[in-house]
Amino acid sequence: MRVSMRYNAIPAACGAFDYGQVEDYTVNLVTGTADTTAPTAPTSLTASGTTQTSTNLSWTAATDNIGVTGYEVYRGSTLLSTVTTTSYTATGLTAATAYTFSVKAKDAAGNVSAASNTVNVTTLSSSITYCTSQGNSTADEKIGKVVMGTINNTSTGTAGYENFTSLSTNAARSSSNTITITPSWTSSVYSEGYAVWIDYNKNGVFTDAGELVWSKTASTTTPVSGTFTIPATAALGATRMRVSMKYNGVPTSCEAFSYGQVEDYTINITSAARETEASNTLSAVKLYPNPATNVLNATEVSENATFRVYNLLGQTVLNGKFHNGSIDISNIGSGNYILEISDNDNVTTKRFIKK
Ligand SMILES: [Ca+2]
Ligand SMILES: [Ca+2]
Ligand SMILES: [Ca+2]
Repeated sequence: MRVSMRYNAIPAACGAFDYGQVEDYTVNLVTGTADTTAPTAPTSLTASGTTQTSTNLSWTAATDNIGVTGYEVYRGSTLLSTVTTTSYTATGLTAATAYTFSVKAKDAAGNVSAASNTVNVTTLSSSITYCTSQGNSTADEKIGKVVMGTINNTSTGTAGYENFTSLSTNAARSSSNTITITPSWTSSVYSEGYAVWIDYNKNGVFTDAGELVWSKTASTTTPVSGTFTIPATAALGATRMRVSMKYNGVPTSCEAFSYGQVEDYTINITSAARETEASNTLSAVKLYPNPATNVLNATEVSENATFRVYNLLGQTVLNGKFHNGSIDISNIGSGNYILEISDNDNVTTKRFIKK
């Protein structure tokens, strides 16, 4: 490389001039090597601090031959954000709704890793206030353990009411479920009665028909267990289950009684298993045209199908029923949207662009 400075004129590459100076340097030209190696997948993705509308995601960093430059955070197949840290707070979620999150790592060359593990999150149900219920004394007996589905909770607390609504299990509509309760006696064995309620219609009370799912008159049996079937009409999503144990009688759902204990849990009602297969079909739904201007069509939706369109902030901008598999999107602004399709209790989401 030659650098030349000449008084009062632009110098030529070769030749001499009266005033100025020329310097020569060496530049090494090498073959460019493009980075084609993707980062490793992020691992140990977990969710914590879930509220009605948000959840905190964190994961273990990925590695790369050059360097990881960021992480793509997905809700289902929707890219929520690209971040440079190993945590992200997903917001704009709907209460009492199940979501799946995953994360991918990327490098400066745009290589994207495989997806991390997925984490399933059910947001808390909207702020329904349930009646209080408790045993006024747990000195002689309390609920020692409750097992149902993935709930397996041993408790030693001495409060007359214990709130375990952060613990949940899935239970499918029309499925048979067994709950097992183990009483814990301090010394003498007393006769205990039991009752279990699930707020199937999510209206905040346990007194609707069928919501007392199991009860047992007082006995000294241990453990006790009962089997019940989730109604096909139960509202989908997270709801409250109350487990009550009362000395010498069957408790009612809002009762404060002398001896015993009350524990609340969360049950996530899901579609019946048979319908879950159908939901795989629904997830095969395709949208066309995409991008769309006025009308968006979906393949394979029934005449019962309903939809909700929300923006990337999670705000609903349109909802209604499909007409011959089509929806009118002429009145929403240009941009990226999520279409949530509900068809015979199966739900899927698809992304589309409004031109
Ligand atoms: Ca790389
Ligand atoms: Ca307990
Ligand atoms: Ca109810």
